[in-house]
Amino acid sequence: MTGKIDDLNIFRIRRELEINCQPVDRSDHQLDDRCLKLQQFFKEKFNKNPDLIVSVPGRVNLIGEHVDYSGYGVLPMALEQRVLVAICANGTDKTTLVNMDESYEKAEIGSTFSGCTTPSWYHYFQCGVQGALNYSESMKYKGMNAAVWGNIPPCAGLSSSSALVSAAAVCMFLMNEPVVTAPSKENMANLCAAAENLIGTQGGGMDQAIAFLAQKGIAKYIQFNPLQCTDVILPSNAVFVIAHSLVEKNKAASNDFNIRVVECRLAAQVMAKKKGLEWRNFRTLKKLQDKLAPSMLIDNNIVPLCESLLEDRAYNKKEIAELLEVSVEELVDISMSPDTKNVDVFYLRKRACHVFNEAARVLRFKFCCDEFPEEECLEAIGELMNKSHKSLKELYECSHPQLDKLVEISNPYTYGSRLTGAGWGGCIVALAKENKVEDLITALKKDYYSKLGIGDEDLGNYVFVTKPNSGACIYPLNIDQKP
Ligand code: ADP
Ligand code: NG1
Repeated sequence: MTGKIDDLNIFRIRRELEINCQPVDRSDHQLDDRCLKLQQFFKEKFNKNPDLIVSVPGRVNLIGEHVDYSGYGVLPMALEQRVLVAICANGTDKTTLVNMDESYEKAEIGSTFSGCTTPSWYHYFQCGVQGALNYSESMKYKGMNAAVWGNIPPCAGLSSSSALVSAAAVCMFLMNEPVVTAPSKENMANLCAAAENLIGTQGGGMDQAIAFLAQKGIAKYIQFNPLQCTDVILPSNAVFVIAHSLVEKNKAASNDFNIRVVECRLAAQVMAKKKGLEWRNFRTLKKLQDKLAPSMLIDNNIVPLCESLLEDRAYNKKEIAELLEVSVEELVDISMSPDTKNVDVFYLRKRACHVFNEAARVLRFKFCCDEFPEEECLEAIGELMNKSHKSLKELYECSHPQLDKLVEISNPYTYGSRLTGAGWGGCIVALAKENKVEDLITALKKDYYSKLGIGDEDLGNYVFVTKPNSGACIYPLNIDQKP
């Protein structure tokens, strides 16, 4: 395909991607305004109008933290905050990327991407493009002009990176219309999850799944392998407040995240070996637990088993290799990621215990939403959120003193609160008591943000109420505005 994408093709994509491809929602004036500004910016930079805008939301995970890459289900919802990408084919073999935020420099990207050592913003775009190209041999690289705008706080556990990766993948599919039949939402999510691994972090797919499968007003219980998505209707008076610690954590810039992935993998493999199983076949805790007994998670007897098989101390590579009866080199080859091969301290028991308990909390959270009267549900899911935070802090060791402080300040005004996303900084999500939302925000302002010099005018960027929002969509632009 060369030249611009016409409306017919956009509607094909609507059917085949099954993306919620609607014209800009004229009732959402803020979004409308943002799209117009992005169009103007595009025109200034490229001297013509874009053909369309791809829009992908960030997300907040309500419960189920650090369990997706161990194969377990999660329970997120999409945010109002989004990444928007305005595009137009440029007929060349290069993509020119500009960003409305000047701190992200202009970039020219070529046709292949196999990873990077220091991640820059445009590498995330390249991941998405590459993910789309990997989908089928019929996919061809098509250069485009692209302008990006986003308001998902970056490096804050709200999935800004996956929104950018996913938007880029959608752009490349649109460029290949009508030659390639675009995949289903589930396949889009899976290919974007694999694509984002190219940046170096071995995430489990939650962010890309909710980016495509989210629906306004509904949280989602998402299971993996195969990807399945079930509606979760939250209590009608549930108010979720997100508060940013102002500590940013870029996941791809350190190996903290991948160390946890490897610790969980090694825990599964050592437990498998001790149970006489072919340990190489067990790369996730869920696969091991399914093999030992699917009901173990529900009956909660996988945790005592884990405690009996793994010791509560640090393991090193040499002893893990001896336990698994392989050389250290083979162990590195089979179980480690490139950025963890020199790590030599692995906590297996407490990481695995967190995962098993957290996975059970997700099931319980969903059960409470499905079965309990509203007030009872709020109390119960709030308590699960508190337990989740404690476990992330003490067993998974991915909290941060500033996140703990936010949780502590929130406590009197909430049913529960917890860090959300990968942690080590970023945000908390608090389930506020309906009549205490104002008090919660006032307390956060007084005891947290004012101490960091954040005034009233900026507060809304760091602490806000959120409701389940819609997933990825495409906004065809007004034909009248084309040059
Ligand atoms: P998150 O938890 O938000 O997904 P990550 O550490 O995984 O955080 O990724 C954050 C990175 O994503 C940023 O450092 C930046 O490179 C990229 N990013 C996020 N939002 C934008 C944006 N609006 N424009 C350009 N790049 C962005
Ligand atoms: P954030 O914090 O949004 O980057 C990461 C992973 C998720 C999940 C959570 C922890 C990526 C892209 N995302 O999310 O898959 O593992 O941490 O629950 O790696």
